[in-house]
Amino acid sequence: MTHRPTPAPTNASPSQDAPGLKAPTPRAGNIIDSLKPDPKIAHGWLHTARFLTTAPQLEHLPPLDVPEVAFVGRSNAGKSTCINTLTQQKRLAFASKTPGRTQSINLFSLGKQGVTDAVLADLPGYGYAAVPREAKLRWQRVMGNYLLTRENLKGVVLLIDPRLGLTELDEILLEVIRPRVEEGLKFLVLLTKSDKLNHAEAQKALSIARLQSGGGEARLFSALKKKGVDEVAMLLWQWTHGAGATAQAPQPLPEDEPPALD
Ligand SMILES: Nc1nc2c(ncn2[C@@H]2O[C@H](COP(=O)(O)OP(=O)(O)OP(=O)(O)O)[C@@H](O)[C@H]2O)c(=O)[nH]1
Ligand SMILES: [Mg+2]
Repeated sequence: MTHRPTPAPTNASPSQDAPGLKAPTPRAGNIIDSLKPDPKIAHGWLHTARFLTTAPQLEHLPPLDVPEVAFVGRSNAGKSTCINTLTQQKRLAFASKTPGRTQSINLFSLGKQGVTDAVLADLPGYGYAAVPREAKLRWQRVMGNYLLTRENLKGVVLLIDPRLGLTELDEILLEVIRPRVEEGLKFLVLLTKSDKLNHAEAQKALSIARLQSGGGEARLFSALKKKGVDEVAMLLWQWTHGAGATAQAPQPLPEDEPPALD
């Protein structure tokens, strides 16, 4: 990456040998386990997911009052597949073998009886070499601004292919969101495609990811084996309904038509 989206203030050590110091330090109690819902409640809620809107630019994103959870990570890391798995819907988010499949921010509403009480955001991946430089820079600006300015952003799930580990672009993203994590933004590193690793490799990848994310929350996930699905479903429910979740009453949202791409 040659352009860094609006650099955030950081206490990061310049040392490459101490990656843990470069990542945001989640506040104590960031992941509250005391309010664990029944996984069935979390799954039922996630299954209500429906397409809300797609936004190629930030200004196309509707301002929302309900908590939003963003899925971010390298291209091909498995973001769209993860959303489909969590919501138990085959084609809610576009997943593909071809990297760069998701090209706009896609929002999905959650909530029973058509009343939206949270939103999931599927973001385009970064780091795909075949994308022209201008498009990369444009997208990095959009994503940096989204992560820094989206007011209702409640949590970020950073998806990592454990065979690649945290890349430079992932670390830049961690730095960008660090100030917001310190202010209470929820944050989870999800090691996807864990079915590709044996037990020892998976545990090693998990320890490294925990270190690299400054001791933050990291979990294993596999869409193929349905590993980690219960835990992540409950975590998302907690983030959006647990202590500290937005106190506003849920409100119905219009089911938008996607804006024309420019
Ligand atoms: N084996 C395995 N493959 C997976 C898993 N999750 C995703 N994949 C595959 O990885 C590829 C990329 O998945 P996507 O969900 O499209 O990835 P993405 O992060 O949304 O990619 P972009 O939209 O390009 O940013 C697809 O071929 C998926 O089938 C998993 O848990 N296990
Ligand atoms: Mg995608």
